[in-house]
Amino acid sequence: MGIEDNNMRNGRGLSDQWADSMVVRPRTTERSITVHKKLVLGFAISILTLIVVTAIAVLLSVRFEECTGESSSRGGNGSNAKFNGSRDGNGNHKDEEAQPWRHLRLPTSLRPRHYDLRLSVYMDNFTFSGEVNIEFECVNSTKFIVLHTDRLEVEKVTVYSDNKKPGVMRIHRQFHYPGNQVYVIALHRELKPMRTYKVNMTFDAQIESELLGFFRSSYMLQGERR
Ligand SMILES: *[C@@H]1O[C@H](CO)[C@@H](O)[C@H](O)[C@H]1NC(C)=O
Ligand SMILES: *[C@@H]1O[C@H](CO)[C@@H](O)[C@H](O)[C@H]1NC(C)=O
Ligand SMILES: *[C@@H]1O[C@H](CO)[C@@H](O)[C@H](O)[C@H]1NC(C)=O
Ligand SMILES: *[C@@H]1O[C@H](CO)[C@@H](O)[C@H](O)[C@H]1NC(C)=O
Ligand SMILES: CC(=O)N[C@H]1CO[C@H](CO)[C@@H](O)[C@@H]1O
Repeated sequence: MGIEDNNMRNGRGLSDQWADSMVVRPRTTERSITVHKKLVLGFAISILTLIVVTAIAVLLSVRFEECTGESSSRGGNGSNAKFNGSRDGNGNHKDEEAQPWRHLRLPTSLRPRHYDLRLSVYMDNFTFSGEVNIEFECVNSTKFIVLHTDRLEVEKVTVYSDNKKPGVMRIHRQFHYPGNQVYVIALHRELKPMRTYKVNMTFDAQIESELLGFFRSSYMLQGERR
């Protein structure tokens, strides 16, 4: 008996089949009870976890709805802002029409058709100068020509009308709006739809050493920096 007991305690006797079928029965029921307890505990924990996760998900979705609701009533959706006179939305919309450079995207009132660009690069002092001629068509009447520029020193700007009365158009004022990296040319008179115009511009700038616009980079070849 002593030997058998030892065998049972060690789990496996000399002949496993015999031990399993004859003697180890009561132990397996004990084990199954402890396993049951573990299962129940596991169940409880997983159900608790499920409840917590669901609660968090519900909370998050409510927050999210609040956010989207707020943003659309604030004029995040352009069409809503246009028709529903919410204070902010209306103000922004008017600003964008009166001051198109405040809009992140270029206005669609002018459509470029052709660019001629000439660049002169000076590697001795890392500067360049350029001249650009842009031919464009007017889609909606506007007084403003808005161009993307960044860290360019604009030298001279001329706007030409290509129409029945060709000639130079008077410029009211011109300025950089660095917030949106644009240069604005405000004309005295409106550009008219269905007509074509040209803008000629000369500029100077540094050849930047960072990865920005027209920039410079170098490499080593046989110990020489190029
Ligand atoms: C703005 O609202 C209109 C109609 O209410 C909808 O068709 C459009 O997809 C919305 N646009 C955005 C950007 O939410
Ligand atoms: C750089 O060099 C060019 C030609 O050598 C010169 O025309 C230009 O004025 C110089 N720029 C500056 C900022 O010194
Ligand atoms: C405008 O600039 C281009 C170079 O980009 C030049 O060839 C052209 O003569 C200029 N146009 C006028 C009308 O000055
Ligand atoms: C701009 O022009 C287009 C086509 O000519 C027209 O459909 C649109 O209504 C105009 N937009 C404004 C704001 O005038
Ligand atoms: C949110 C909001 O102001 N909605 C209004 C939008 O405009 C229509 C008609 O002008 C009103 O009926 C809505 O109440």
